[in-house]
Formats: sequence, C-alpha cells, structure tokens
Amino acid sequence: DPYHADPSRDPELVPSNKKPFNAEPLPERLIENYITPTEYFYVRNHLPVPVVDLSNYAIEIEGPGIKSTSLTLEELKKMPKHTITATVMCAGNRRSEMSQVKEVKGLYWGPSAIGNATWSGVKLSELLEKIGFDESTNEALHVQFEGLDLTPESNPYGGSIPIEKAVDPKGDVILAYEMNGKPLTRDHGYPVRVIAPGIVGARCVKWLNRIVLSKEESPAFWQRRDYKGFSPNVTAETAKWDEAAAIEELPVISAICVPSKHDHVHVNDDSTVTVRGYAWSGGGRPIIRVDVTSDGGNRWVEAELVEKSDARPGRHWSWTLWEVKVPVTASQNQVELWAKAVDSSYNVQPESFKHIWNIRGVLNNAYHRVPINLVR
Ligand code: MTE
Ligand code: MO
Repeated sequence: DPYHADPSRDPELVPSNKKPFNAEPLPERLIENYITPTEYFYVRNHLPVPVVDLSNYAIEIEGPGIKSTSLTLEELKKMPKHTITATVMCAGNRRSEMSQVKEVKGLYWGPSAIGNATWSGVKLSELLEKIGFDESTNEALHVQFEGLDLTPESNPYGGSIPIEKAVDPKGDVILAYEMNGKPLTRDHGYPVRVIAPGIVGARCVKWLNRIVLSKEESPAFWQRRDYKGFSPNVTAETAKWDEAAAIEELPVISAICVPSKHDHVHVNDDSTVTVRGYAWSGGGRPIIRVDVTSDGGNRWVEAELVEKSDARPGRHWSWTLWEVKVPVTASQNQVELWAKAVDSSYNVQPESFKHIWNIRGVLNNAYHRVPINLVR
C-alpha cells in the first residue's frame, strides 16, 4: 500500500476520498473561526504523503540568470521571516453542486474545500533577488514548483505561477514552514510549501523540493492537463488542453455555511432567519458586499461583513465572514436561501451552474442555494 506512511487525521475532517486523502470540515465548523484551525483545514492530496528526513532535505533552485542554489530548512529559517494571513481554496470547492447539472470528473467537494490560515516563511521575491534575479534582463515567464510526492511513474506533483506574481514583493508569495504559528503538519506540506496567495490552491505546492525559473509553465499534469476551465459544451474528446488557460487567480465566491441544506431552521421573532457564511475572491481583491435572498431574488438583503481583514485591495488575501437576518414570509414552510458576493472589482458570482458547467467541475462559483425547512 503506497499510502501506508500517511499520517493519522482528525475525525472532524470528513473524507471524500481516503487514498489519496481528501477531506473537508463541516460547513458550520468552518465559519466558527476567522483563522481555520489546522486540525480541520481541508486536505487535498493527489498522491501519498512523502516521508521527509530533514537531514537530507534541501530545496533546489535553478533557472537562467540566477545562481543555482540549494537551501536547507535551517538556511531558509536564517532569512527574514514573513507572516501573511491567506485563504487557500481548491478549484474543485463546491463541485458537488455543479455535478447536479450534469456529472463532472473529480471529487465531489462540498463548500468547505477552503480555509484561512496564517503562513510564515521566506518571501520568494526576496529569495530570488538574493540569488541574482534581475527583472530587467531575465527572460523567465513562469516559476515552476515541484513536490516530493511522486506518481507511480515517479513524476513529482507540480505547478507554476507567473513570474510577475513571484517576484513582486506585494505578491506575498511565501515559502512557508509554519501554519498558524506551528511547523507545517505532514498533510499540509511539511517541511516547506508554497503559499501563492490569491491563486488557486493547486499551485501552492506542498513538500517543496525544487523551484525552476522558465519560459514555460510547469510541465506537470496538474498544470497542463487539469485545473483548466472550458466552455459548457466542450467534452473530454473535444477539450483543447494546450490552448486553454491554466487557472491561476480565482474568481469571486461565497457560501452559506449555516444553515445547511434541508436543516429545520428556527424563525426569529422578527420573522427572519439568521444566515452565516464566507466570501472570498482571488487576486487580493477584498469582498465589498454579500447579498442574500429567501425569495428568489425579489428582495435581496445585504449581509453584515462581520470578520474581515483591513489589508489593501490587491493584497487582501483573507476571506470575509458574514451574517444576515433574512426576512421570510409568514405562510411558507420551506424557502431556498441564495447568496452572492461582490468583490472590489465589482465582479459578482454567476447566477446558475448551468452556464458555467465544465468537464472538470472547476470554478464552481455560482450563487450558493440552500433549501431549508422553517420551524415556528
Ligand atoms: N502539493 C503537492 N506536492 N501535492 C498535492 O497533491 N495538492 C494541491 C496543493 N498542493 C497538492 C499540492 C491542491 S489541488 C490543493 S487544493 C492544495 O495543495 C491543498 O492544500 P491543503 O491540503 O494544505 O489544504
Ligand atoms: Mo485543489
């Protein structure tokens, strides 16, 4: 069993698959804390968790115009330490809803393949500068990352980000060795992982082994043949993988975490129900508004943004937690709650999954719709 050395996991994580391990917490747990506790931060592994021996661990860095470098964890820790708070989300978050339109390929995630944590480590921009990267002369267009986890054919997990993001001090890309103030756990990438805030989780490579500057994107399967969106009528047979853009910055999303689907919900004395959830957008774009309705959009109510970061637009990497009391009609026993968020570029979530459906079930950011039963 290639998974025999996998770590043990918290029972609060509900697995959608065990080998490789993929799991998310219950939505109501997710929004209890602005900073998601590590124990129930979702886990998305494609392969067995590698066993890392620190005594022979070093990150290799190479590419044109820089000094080839090998860095141990100890050497990394001697560089200036930066801490950011950033949300990481899987491109497959909320895939189970898209699959209701038509079956898609992938794990059927609920709305909790997302979490917000603090990440500490070295800034990639500072490291690259230190080893001689010069933006005015360097021809690299991408920074490729490789993990220590291997496919049965011995290909490492990998992904890449645009060079502009990597070398921008305000891009805040971190080679993180701590999550929520503690060394990374094995599931989250011990000893070092990439955190590319505002970018899809798939590029936040765990168990980091190698960094390569290149004119090309990462050659890894997950960069070239996965994590891309397509038009709704494109099929597995007609998909032009080489022509489609790899997902990098994620679009605006939100989800209702309380109540859950089909819950029996107590109606407040003022004929409202209390609704709570999260909202987030990629690219460092803060959430400026969340609208919620209980009657198909005849009446939208603005949610209160109860927990958010005061980071500037462009560097706003954390999610926003929101709460609202939504009026419900006295005669109804069942309603469907809808939520949609708006980011600082006034991007808004699409209304339905039908028109954003895609073969891989990625970018599942249509209005979140939660049918509930009312109890008076
Ligand atoms: N890095 C490696 N080496 N192997 C992986 O399977 N999964 C990626 C990314 N980094 C992955 C990886 C995906 S798809 C996501 S969504 C995030 O890690 C999940 O990070 P988490 O498990 O810490 O939540
Ligand atoms: Mo992912």
